[in-house]
Formats: sequence, structure tokens, C-alpha cells
Amino acid sequence: LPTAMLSAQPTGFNYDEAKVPAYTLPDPLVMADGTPVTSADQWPKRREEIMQLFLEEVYGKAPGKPEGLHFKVVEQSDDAVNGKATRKQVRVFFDVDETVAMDILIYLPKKSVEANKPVPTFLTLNFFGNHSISDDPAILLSESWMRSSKEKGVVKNRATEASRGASANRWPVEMIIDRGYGLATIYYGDIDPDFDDGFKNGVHALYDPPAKDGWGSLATWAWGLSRAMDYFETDGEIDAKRVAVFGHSRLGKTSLWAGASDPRFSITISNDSGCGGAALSRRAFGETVARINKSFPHWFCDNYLKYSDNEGACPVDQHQLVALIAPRSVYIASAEDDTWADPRGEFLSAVHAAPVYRLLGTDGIGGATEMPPVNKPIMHTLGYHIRTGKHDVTDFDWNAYMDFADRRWGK
Ligand code: GTR
Repeated sequence: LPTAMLSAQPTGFNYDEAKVPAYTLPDPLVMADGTPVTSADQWPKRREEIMQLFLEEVYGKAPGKPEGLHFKVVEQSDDAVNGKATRKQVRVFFDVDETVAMDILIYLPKKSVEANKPVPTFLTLNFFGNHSISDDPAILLSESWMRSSKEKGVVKNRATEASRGASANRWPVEMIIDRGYGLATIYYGDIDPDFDDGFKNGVHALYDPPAKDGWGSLATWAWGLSRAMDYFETDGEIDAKRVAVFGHSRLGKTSLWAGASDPRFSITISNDSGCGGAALSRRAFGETVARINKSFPHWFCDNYLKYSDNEGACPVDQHQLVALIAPRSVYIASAEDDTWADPRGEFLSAVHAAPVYRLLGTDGIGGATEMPPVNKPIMHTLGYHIRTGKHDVTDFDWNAYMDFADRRWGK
């Protein structure tokens, strides 16, 4: 089972900028055959080359939308969040027989719903069940397998009443509603429980076991986010054209892959995503490919194992993941004390993706080449901040994401 908690700086890894190995990044603007990409109309072809490499070598290939996909509203109320929001809990069934499902908890500002104004919404995954984000007693208590955590009230891999609101500090629901945004969240373990079981449970139960280039858990969670998007497209209260996909840590890796693999996401937000997320692998700073493959062999496709202690051989690096999302907006956030996730490597992904954004006619990251001071967000088509503090999600982070969404969506 994965290590539940890690100290900020596990020993035996490099945290010294002077010891970052010399490396050359694969150029997102040179075709596999060496042809330079100099005009926007060449990009779709180059993008497809990069996409195939990520599918085959990194995250793995997921199936499309399942035929049996269907939705049921299992609970709703127009009196949530101190009377300011509506609440809806939607069960998304992945098969006709209803054997595997995920629940989406959705809060929308009541004002917008009453005025028939579709709501721009943050779509998120959570670590400990929808009921963990708020102490709202009407949230259905998750019955899914969960990583054991005393702190989160999880006993023998199941949530208990003590789990309610256990992660509320990361979820400023009222603040989000007050700013006119919706919040939708899903327990990631509904889609695929986060342990290495040879891909038998969760939605994998409905499919053949993945091949070497088949979907690992990150790709599977991202696939679940796309199924939530399928639901949004049927719900007139949500503005499906203005959805920001957000995730923290392993779920930030997931949101980046969701943004890259599904063009319906208008904004992609990576909070402290680190190795296999926004951080450049070739820097081998903090968490490395070898370490992540060892601790979490089920997150990536099996082909990714080839790059343990061999980052330079990987035909892609993580700036190209950001480039796959271009010209859509991406916000990358780091935390000063989160050296395990390599804040500088996270920033550099945005910098090295920016040429693609500029080729496609946007302002990229506004020409930034140096990291901004702490707590001073940069906001262009690409956004970035490094805030003070540890690996976490704070109100500072959320405020920056909403400022970014205001800009992008012209609110
Ligand atoms: C750590 C892992 C990181 C990050 C984090 C998390 O153990 O090394 O890559 O994903 O977990 O998701 O909390």
C-alpha cells in the first residue's frame, strides 16, 4: 500500500539546485522527423505526436465514453451553504447494470440557478470522500474503499461519521459560492481505489486488464473527470463551456492529464502536482521517476517503468504535457516548503510550454523566465504562483484560481 504520509523531504533525494543534472528537454516545436514547427497550422500534427507518446509511455490509453453511461440525481436541496447554494448529488453509473458508479456532489450559487444562468464551475477530485469537504450532514457518506487515516476518521478502509468535514480546511465552499462559482467534487476512489491490485477493482472491473500502454490510475481518474463532463453537458444549470478542472498533488497530476486529454476543460489547475505532474522529470529534484514508480506502480502505464533512473530516455518531459493543453489556460501552483514536488521544476514546465502558447497566438506566461516572489501570482494565459507554506491547498490558492477564472472568463 502507498505510504500515506511523507515527511516534506524524504532522505536520499536531491534538494540542491547545484546538483541538478545537465539535461536537454525535448522540443515541443520540432517534429519527430526534425522539421521545425513555425506556424500554428503545423501544431495539430505535432500535438498528435506528443499526445501519442504520453499515451504510450506515460499515462496509458483509456477507453472512450462507455455505452452504458447514465446518471441519476440521488439527492437535492435548494437550501445549502447558509441558504446561498443549491446542492445536488448525482450518481454516475459506468455500466447498464449499475455495478460501478461515482457520486458527484455539486454546490451552485442559488442566485444564478434562480436566474437560469448556467454556472461556471470548478470540477475537482477529493481524497477522503465528498462528505470530507464540508460538515453538511446531507452529504452522502462514502461507502467506497478509502486509505486508512485516523486523522480523517477512516477506520478499516471505510469512512465513519467522524470523517465528515475532515478536509474542510481545503474546501472554502462558501467563499467559492460567494464569488459566483459552482463547486463539483468526486471521491477519486469511486473511480479507481488507490492501491496496486492489478487493476481489478473500480471501473477497471468493467474492462480487460490494461496492456503495457493501458490506463494507469492517473489516467483512470482523469477518465472519470471526463465522465463528469459528460454529465455537465446534460445539466443546464452548469456552464459546461466554463469548467475548470482542479486537483492537488496526485490529483493535480490527474487534472493536468484530464486537461490534456479532454479539450472540453476550459481551465486546468495543478496544485502542488510535482513528479509526473507539472515538474520536469529530467531535473530529478525531490521525487524522481524511479521513486514514484516504486511507491505507486499503479499510477502510470507499465511502459513508464523504463524511465526509472533513466529520465533522459523518455521521449517527452512534463512541459509538453502543459503544451498539449494549449491554447487553453493552465494555472500551476507550488508551495515554498514543498521541495519534494520541485517548485522550480513546476514553474519551468510553464516557461518551456510557453513557446507553443505564443505560436498559437496567446501571451503564454507573459515572457516570464524567473520565478516570481512568493505569494505574487503571475496571470497570463498560463498562470503560476509559489506561496509560502507546505504541500496543501489553502484559501490563498483558491483565491488565485478564482481571480484567474475571473480573468479568463471575463467575470
Ligand atoms: C506523495 C507522492 C507525490 C504526491 C503525494 C500526494 O506520496 O510522492 O507524488 O502525489 O503523495 O498525492 O499526496
